[in-house]
Amino acid sequence: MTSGRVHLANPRGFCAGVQRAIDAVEQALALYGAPVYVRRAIVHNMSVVEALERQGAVFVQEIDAIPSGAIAILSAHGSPRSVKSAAQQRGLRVIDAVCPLVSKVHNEVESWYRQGRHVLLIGHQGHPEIIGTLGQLPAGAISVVSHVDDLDLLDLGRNIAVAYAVQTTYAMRDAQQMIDAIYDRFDDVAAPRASDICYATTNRQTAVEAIAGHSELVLVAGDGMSSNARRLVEVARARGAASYLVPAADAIPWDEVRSARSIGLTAAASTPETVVTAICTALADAGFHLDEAPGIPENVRFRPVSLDHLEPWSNTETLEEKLACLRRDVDAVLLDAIGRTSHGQDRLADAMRYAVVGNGKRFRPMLVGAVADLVGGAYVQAVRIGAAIECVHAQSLVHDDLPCMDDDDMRRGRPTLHRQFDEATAVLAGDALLALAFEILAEEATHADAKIRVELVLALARAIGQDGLAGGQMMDLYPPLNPTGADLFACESRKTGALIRFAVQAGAMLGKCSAEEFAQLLRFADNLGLVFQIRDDMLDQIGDASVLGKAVDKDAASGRATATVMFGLEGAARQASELESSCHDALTLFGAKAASLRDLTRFAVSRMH
Ligand code: GRG
Repeated sequence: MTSGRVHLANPRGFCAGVQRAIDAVEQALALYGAPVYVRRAIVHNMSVVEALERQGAVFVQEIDAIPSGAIAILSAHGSPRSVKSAAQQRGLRVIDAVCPLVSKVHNEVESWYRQGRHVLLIGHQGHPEIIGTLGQLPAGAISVVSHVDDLDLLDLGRNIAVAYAVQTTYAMRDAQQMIDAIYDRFDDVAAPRASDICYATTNRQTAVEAIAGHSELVLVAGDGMSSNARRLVEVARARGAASYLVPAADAIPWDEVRSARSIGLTAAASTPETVVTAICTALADAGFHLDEAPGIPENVRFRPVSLDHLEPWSNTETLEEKLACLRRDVDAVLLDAIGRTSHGQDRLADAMRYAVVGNGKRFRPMLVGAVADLVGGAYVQAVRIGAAIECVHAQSLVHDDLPCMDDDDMRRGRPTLHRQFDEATAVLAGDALLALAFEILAEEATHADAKIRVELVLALARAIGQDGLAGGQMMDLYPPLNPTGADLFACESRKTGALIRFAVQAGAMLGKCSAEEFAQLLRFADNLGLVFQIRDDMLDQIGDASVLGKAVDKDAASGRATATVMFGLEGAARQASELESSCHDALTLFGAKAASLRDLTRFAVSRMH
């Protein structure tokens, strides 16, 4: 046992750019599910890479190893433009996790190039950050210089206009030497407005220098591939301490450590604190006493990497454009889901496709999408939930059309399913569609968080059961003797409203919203559900069968208690208009962001099909 001391450097470990890049991978995994592909190490630390691999990230060397259409994340060090265009050509969905401070250097070199200056890039030849910065400009526009001698080898006259940039993780002292030599070598030198060496490199080098002054030995928790980790070792050595890079606790150089009475410990900007903690525990077990040096406070935070451009709706403006996009994607999910479960039962699969693929207004999936969009949820997840809802919706229409219920011959402009196939097939296709809805919801692609998937399954089960579609349909088929307005609303809010409520609820579950916002969204949904059904009742009187794609003028003759039968056409229209106002009231809280939901409300009230 030793009685030595360990001085922990402060600040150490993750910088804001590293944290942001790791968050981007985790966020992509949460939103889009595994696998997401990462070109090269996202940051230079194997424990970070391995932890992300366990979550489903796949690390590749080059873009051509990524399947087309997949998500490709580019590393925090920055990537050459050629990499981004290769990714685009391959149809990849690119997330660039480049550190904003590296982007700043990219912008600088580009601006100097436009001013006609030759750029001298002070950095380590072959480091990914240097390759990325070189790749911002045409070949020959930048010369990488690592040693003062490199300046003599340049085929540039002293009167050439130059500018310099520095690798963000370069050693401060070495950079200053290079900058001085550049001013000696050239007459016209442009400098960055603020140092290119990032705040984290500066702070960590300053902190390690301070502890190295009173440590015999400095351990730097970090990976061999990390430039900023290696610089910390150099800085400590330059201050007279022995120094070692320690990738993990099991790599502590015990022979040197045991004989030292005073040890410094720091961590590179890409090293997770868990590695530092493990090293500290091992040193404490060996009898070292730990103390933490006071340090420079760091409160740099970068805005998270935006994933908005991956959302297909980000390129659309009108409701029609959004609908066209969603219609295509919902169909793709449905075709895929039905195809993989057919097992030779082609008749059943054909009937399911007949019921659900390629037709219908897709009003409910649009609602999921619009609410998800409002609360920052992912489009792909909304599409899958929308597809699941369409399975339930199609089932309810197929069963509703059966002779034992509404007995209809036409639906969506063509023969109802039991007319096209037969009644048994209609019952079974409905059953299979219902099962498929839950299968789609429960699959990991719908949401990475199993708890949310269970909540979705539960909410849908409740929306369609005794107190939902099935219960509402029973009220419709077996109304009380003298039904009141309340009886009508109880029926319609279940038969039609429950699925619309689920669509809104599910969309809200995909993103973030306050309890008040959630309550207002549900209020909106409840009013919208009633409006949608009242308009359906009105269309039975005022609609055109060829536009509606189904028979009209059925309700009065069947003696059903619909809004028009009970309140007359004008009364029903008045009810619809009041409910429309309530929808808009509920959306007030969201301001302009709820434009799509307002458009959908207008559509529900004025639709002719
Ligand atoms: C789901 C367990 C379970 C049971 C279903 C048969 C039944 C029980 C319920 C029938 C519910 C029903 C048919 C309600 C009417 C809802 C309605 C207004 C349908 C028309 O919806 P649109 O206009 O149709 O969105 P498209 O064709 O555009 O999709």
